[in-house]
Amino acid sequence: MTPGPGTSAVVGAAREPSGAPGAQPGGPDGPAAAATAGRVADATLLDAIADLRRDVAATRLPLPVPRVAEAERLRRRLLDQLDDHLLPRLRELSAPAVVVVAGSTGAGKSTLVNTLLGEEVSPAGVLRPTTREPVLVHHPADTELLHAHPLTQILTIVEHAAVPRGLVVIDAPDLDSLLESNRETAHRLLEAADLWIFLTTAARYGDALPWDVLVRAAERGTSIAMVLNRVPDEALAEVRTDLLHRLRERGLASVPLFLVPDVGPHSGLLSDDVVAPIRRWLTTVAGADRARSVILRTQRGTLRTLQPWVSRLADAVQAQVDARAALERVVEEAVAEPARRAVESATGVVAGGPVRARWAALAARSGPLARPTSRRGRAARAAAMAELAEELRETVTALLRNARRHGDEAVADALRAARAPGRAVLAATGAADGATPPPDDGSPGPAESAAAWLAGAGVAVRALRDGADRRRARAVARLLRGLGPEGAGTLAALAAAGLAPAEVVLARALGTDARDLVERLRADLGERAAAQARAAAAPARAVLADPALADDAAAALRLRLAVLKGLR
Ligand SMILES: Nc1nc2c(ncn2[C@@H]2O[C@H](COP(=O)(O)OP(=O)(O)OP(=O)(O)O)[C@@H](O)[C@H]2O)c(=O)[nH]1
Ligand SMILES: [Mg+2]
Repeated sequence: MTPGPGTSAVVGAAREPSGAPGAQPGGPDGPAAAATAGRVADATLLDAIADLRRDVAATRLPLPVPRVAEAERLRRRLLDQLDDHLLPRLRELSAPAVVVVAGSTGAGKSTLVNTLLGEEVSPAGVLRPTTREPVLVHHPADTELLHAHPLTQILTIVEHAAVPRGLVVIDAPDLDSLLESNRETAHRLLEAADLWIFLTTAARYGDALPWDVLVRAAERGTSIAMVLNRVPDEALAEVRTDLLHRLRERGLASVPLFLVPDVGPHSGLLSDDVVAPIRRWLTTVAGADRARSVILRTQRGTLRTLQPWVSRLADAVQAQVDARAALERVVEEAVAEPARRAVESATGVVAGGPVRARWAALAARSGPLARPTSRRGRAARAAAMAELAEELRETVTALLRNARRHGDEAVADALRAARAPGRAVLAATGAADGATPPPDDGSPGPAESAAAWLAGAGVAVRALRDGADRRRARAVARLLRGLGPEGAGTLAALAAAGLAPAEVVLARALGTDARDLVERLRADLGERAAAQARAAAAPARAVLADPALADDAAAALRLRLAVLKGLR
């Protein structure tokens, strides 16, 4: 704490109008205002570094790209530097200056604090001692800075906008109290003070204890002001001379002295002009704590050395983002070929041997399917179609499962070929051991998709009636009656699956509608097979959707870097 500008004895007789010789500088545009602005800037610096620390701590480099270990070491060193060195230092520097109003009981300490603030924040009273728990008043904007202050444990804390920023004013209990707890607290507060306002009265200023305490504080370099309260008018000149003499004697000549004249019997706040010189002194001295700004300049040197670190860390994050984008392309490209092949096989002959053999048996001259639309034997035909449907469902499920497996294999091969980052993604999907990860993107699996396709065939046949002319609608109705609604769908599905005799039966029953129906069902199955192959990309895609790899992942650090560069 450096002494304020009042380095020569200043007698701020309270009756003097502000700005009179002997009054303190530091009006609204004076050095006090400038220094208060400096304090605000310090708080901004602390905020900026705290933000940087948060973003560096949150930075993750999940992909093992080249030189990632080096970047991770850099990140840890940066974090250590911020945690162990810079942040504690800045917090210390940004901590508010502590102004303690001290003195004997009944001297008017609480009354002075209340008058300085223009509001009763600490009750004053006639009982001695009145103040037993000290009251700390601070500007609302400084709440954050006070957060970790050790004094806050033993005080009542009050926010008040009339306190200059960067200052806390403490109304202390009496120094020479009858109550031991009061004395202890008062002395403890004085230890923590950057600034004292020592309050005494015309009747008590000769007491020994306060003078001892004052001398010790001055030796420690604490800034002090003395307020002599309730001075009777007639004694003013004499008491002032005597006090200045005592101050000089004790090497306290630089301590500003304020005299507050007695206003007679009194309660509540004093008039504002009585304390105006004290308020100005306070603001000036508090704000003029400019030694801090010298240290802060040194800190800013450290800030400059941080910039290349933050920049390199942001580059490392960007390298992660780029690697993620490349891997996404690798995965998408990997499933393209299996998807194409899946379409090819799903739109070719799907219905293999078992389906073919069962059809042959059922459609033989004496079999239930020999005359599909005949009135007789409907129940037997529906049962036969159900058997065929079951057989086809299994065949199609196997086809779709194959498509997915080919996709999985292609993705795994491609990721393995993409060196360490690719292998890490593969491991994270849980597929590295060759097992097929379950579809986890909510899309249907092979069995579900096969069942849906078959059900869709039934729906498609029934839909043929809608909007058809009477002749065609009758043909559809005949087929639905003959095979049952499901059976008719199965017939269409069998035809679409490449079972030629089924296609012949369908064409005979539905005429030209049959070909169109078969083509649509075939295309749908092709799309379902392709979807299975493409779904193989989903697990890797999910791993790569890590927010640490998002397009704008490096933006936060780059923003912090810009703020660092902007700090002067
Ligand atoms: N006449 C006069 N009375 C005052 C003045 N300042 C304070 N008083 C009165 O003196 C009494 C004590 O004032 P406080 O402000 O409670 O004194 P304090 O120093 O806080 O006392 P403790 O809390 O006991 O240490 C109260 O009744 C005040 O109204 C003053 O300048 N002139
Ligand atoms: Mg009090």
